[in-house]
Amino acid sequence: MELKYVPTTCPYCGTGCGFNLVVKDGRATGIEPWHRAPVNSGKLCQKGRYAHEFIHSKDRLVKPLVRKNGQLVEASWEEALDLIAGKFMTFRPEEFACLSSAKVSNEDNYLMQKFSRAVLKTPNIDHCARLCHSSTVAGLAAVFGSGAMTNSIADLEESKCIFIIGSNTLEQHPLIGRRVMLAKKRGAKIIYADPRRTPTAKQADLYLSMYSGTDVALLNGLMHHIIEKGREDREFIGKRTKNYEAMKTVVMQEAYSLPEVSKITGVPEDNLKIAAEWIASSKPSALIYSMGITQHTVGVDNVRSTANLMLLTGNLGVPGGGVNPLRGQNNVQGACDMGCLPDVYPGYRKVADPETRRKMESLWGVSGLPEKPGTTVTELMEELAEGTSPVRCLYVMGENFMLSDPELNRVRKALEHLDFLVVQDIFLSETAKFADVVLPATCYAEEDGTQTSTERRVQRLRKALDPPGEAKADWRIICELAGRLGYGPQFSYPGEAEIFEEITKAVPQYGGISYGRLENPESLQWPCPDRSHPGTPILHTEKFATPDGLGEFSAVEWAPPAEVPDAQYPFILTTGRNIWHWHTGTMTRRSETLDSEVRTGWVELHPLDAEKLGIENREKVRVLSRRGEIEIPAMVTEDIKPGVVFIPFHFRECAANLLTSGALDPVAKIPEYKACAVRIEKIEPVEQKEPAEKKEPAEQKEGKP
Ligand SMILES: Nc1nc2c(c(=O)[nH]1)N[C@H]1C(S)=C(S)[C@@H](COP(=O)(O)OP(=O)(O)OC[C@H]3O[C@@H](n4cnc5c(=O)[nH]c(N)nc54)[C@H](O)[C@@H]3O)O[C@H]1N2
Ligand SMILES: Nc1nc2c(c(=O)[nH]1)N[C@H]1C(S)=C(S)[C@@H](COP(=O)(O)OP(=O)(O)OC[C@H]3O[C@@H](n4cnc5c(=O)[nH]c(N)nc54)[C@H](O)[C@@H]3O)O[C@H]1N2
Ligand code: SF4
Ligand SMILES: [Mo]
Repeated sequence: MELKYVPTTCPYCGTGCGFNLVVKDGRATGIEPWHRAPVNSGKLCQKGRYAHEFIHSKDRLVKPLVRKNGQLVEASWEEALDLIAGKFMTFRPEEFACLSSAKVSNEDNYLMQKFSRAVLKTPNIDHCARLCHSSTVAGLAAVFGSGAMTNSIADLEESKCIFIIGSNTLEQHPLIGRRVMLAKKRGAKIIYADPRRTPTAKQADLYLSMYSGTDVALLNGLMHHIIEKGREDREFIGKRTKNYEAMKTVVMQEAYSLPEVSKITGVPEDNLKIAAEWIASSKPSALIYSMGITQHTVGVDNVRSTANLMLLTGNLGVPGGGVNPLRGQNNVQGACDMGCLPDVYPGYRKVADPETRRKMESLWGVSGLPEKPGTTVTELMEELAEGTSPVRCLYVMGENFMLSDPELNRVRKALEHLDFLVVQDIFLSETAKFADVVLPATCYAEEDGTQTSTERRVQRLRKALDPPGEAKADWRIICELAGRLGYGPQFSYPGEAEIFEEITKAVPQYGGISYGRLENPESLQWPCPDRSHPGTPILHTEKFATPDGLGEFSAVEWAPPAEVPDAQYPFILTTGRNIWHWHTGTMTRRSETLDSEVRTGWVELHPLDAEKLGIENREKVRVLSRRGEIEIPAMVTEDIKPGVVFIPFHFRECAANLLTSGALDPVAKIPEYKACAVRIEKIEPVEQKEPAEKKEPAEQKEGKP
């Protein structure tokens, strides 16, 4: 039988590894290395290795579903799309909100925001970047004029010192972790700051075991020591930055002396001293961060603080240096670039700017684009739950917020205030179960397109398979809806390449990229403004993207999380991920190999805490917060700081987000997934159980709320 090898890009994380999908008789049978792939040179992590396994799952969505008498039943495309179009015509612009998806291509995302703005005339478009790196987009844009990763993945190998804070790189970006290990082999020192002794911590030369939510204190402490010892890079500060004195005044306060910082963070003073000295004396040093930094009510402050440290030590615009936020989803960088954010058009141009609006109206051949920024998804959920949002109709493409948003009991309440919910997915997700209409989409292997990795690398997705049943490409569904709503001409594209053509006109950073140019050398890193431009591996080499070209220090004070432990809820809960699973598990829990490694969730706690509570390893316990409770097996481990507990959020049967808090960063509106207060209780055998009041079970039920 003939085997086909189709080179494409991994659908999981933002590292952007390339691989060959092996196709036999119209079915994906395996993944083979693609040695020329620039990021991973043929190597893959477990998820990439088995990224073919979920594609042919028996429960892929293959026909539209429409709710009739409370039940979702199969319907024809005609019926489903006519129903949606008819309903959409009954709402006003402010009554709509749309969620785009960091799992789908640039072409799909570009059309989703165009549909929201040009057809529904609503500014309410957002996606999971809000839950992820919105603090980065806001924080780094203020400091450097751009929110993207400053350097490249391969470039990390040039580093002499890599400071990783709040990123479990080896598990969550394994092929970036590999570069870190290669740098280490070449003599780089690796410093790691995290409340958990993760697999990444175990590879570090220095581990800073910190309390969740103390990052600004830690970073200010390091800077305090560097300045005190006169180790700052005065030349760089003088030539390329501003606002240094204001930052210095804050970090030189007694509160950020090492003994004080040691008390706040729980990190021994000597370790703080070594870290500061390594960072200051190794040129170049690189900083890597991810969710441990961004997912806080002080997320933007945390991000600015990481930038302060790298500006102070003159590590920007140079190979092997930089501030490197690792973007999470395969195409979250692209979804942001495409303008799937409520305040910016494609290319980060402000919605509120009349000139930009005119340009978009002329490019799209429409009038009356919204004039004000829309609402963020986190505020939307809050306002819906409180009954204060005007939104009545929600169109969701490729997001599963019924498991990934914070405070799930509140999200459920929010859905009660909607009149019409459309969910477009590849599986009947927890969110799709609540929909009025479910639309079956194709997955990464069934359509052409591009996606953009964390290092701003634009790469091809290639069609290898026919869609299952009647599933359709996300962009085709959007075009068909637009056609029914009177926007046929504006949404008529022969194929993905023509959508990309339009993208290059809307997004200046992509101006010089084309499908043709993505064949050889296969990828380009933006900014790539014209057809002869080679792309940009390192940002800010000569000047920053700010109006005056200078990098701006920020004066940042440490503040504790919104909710801190007390007598009733004595533990700090932090949440995150595991190498085998992907977010809400829709793909990895349908992958036999991955699922057989890790079947369900757990709560990590330190042996000292377990002993106090009389809890054994693997014993099922109850974890409670002010917002909900779950039952979950305990994992007693020395690898977590006493007083801190950790739960991965992949598992619906013990959903971490029933516990998490919806408290938001005031600027980025990102939730504080990384710190809230919880209590852990032993589950007594039934006969001895006290008649305590019992709340709703953790498991979510199917059907309308
Ligand atoms: N296998 C797998 N890989 C993934 C994903 C996945 O679901 N599964 N998701 C992808 C996505 S979208 C993203 S955004 C990335 C996320 O990638 P990461 O940010 O690396 O992953 P997390 O597990 O969310 O959190 C990282 C670390 O932050 C630590 N942490 C918790 N609280 C704090 C704190 O207050 N300060 C500091 N300094 N550290 C803290 C946690 O202990 C954890 O080890 O991963 C991507 N890669
Ligand atoms: N407690 C806690 N919660 C968190 C986090 C945390 O650290 N802790 N992290 C947050 C972060 S960083 C993120 S990024 C979010 C992620 O939150 P989500 O984006 O909601 O999570 P996913 O499970 O990735 O959901 C993607 C959905 O897209 C579907 N899908 C996949 N491919 C396609 C396709 O080609 N087309 C369509 N239409 N659908 C497709 C999948 O089946 C799935 O339902 O979670 C956030 N939630
Ligand atoms: S590191 Fe990320 S992109 Fe690479 S194979 Fe693993 S999941 Fe896929
Ligand atoms: Mo993310």
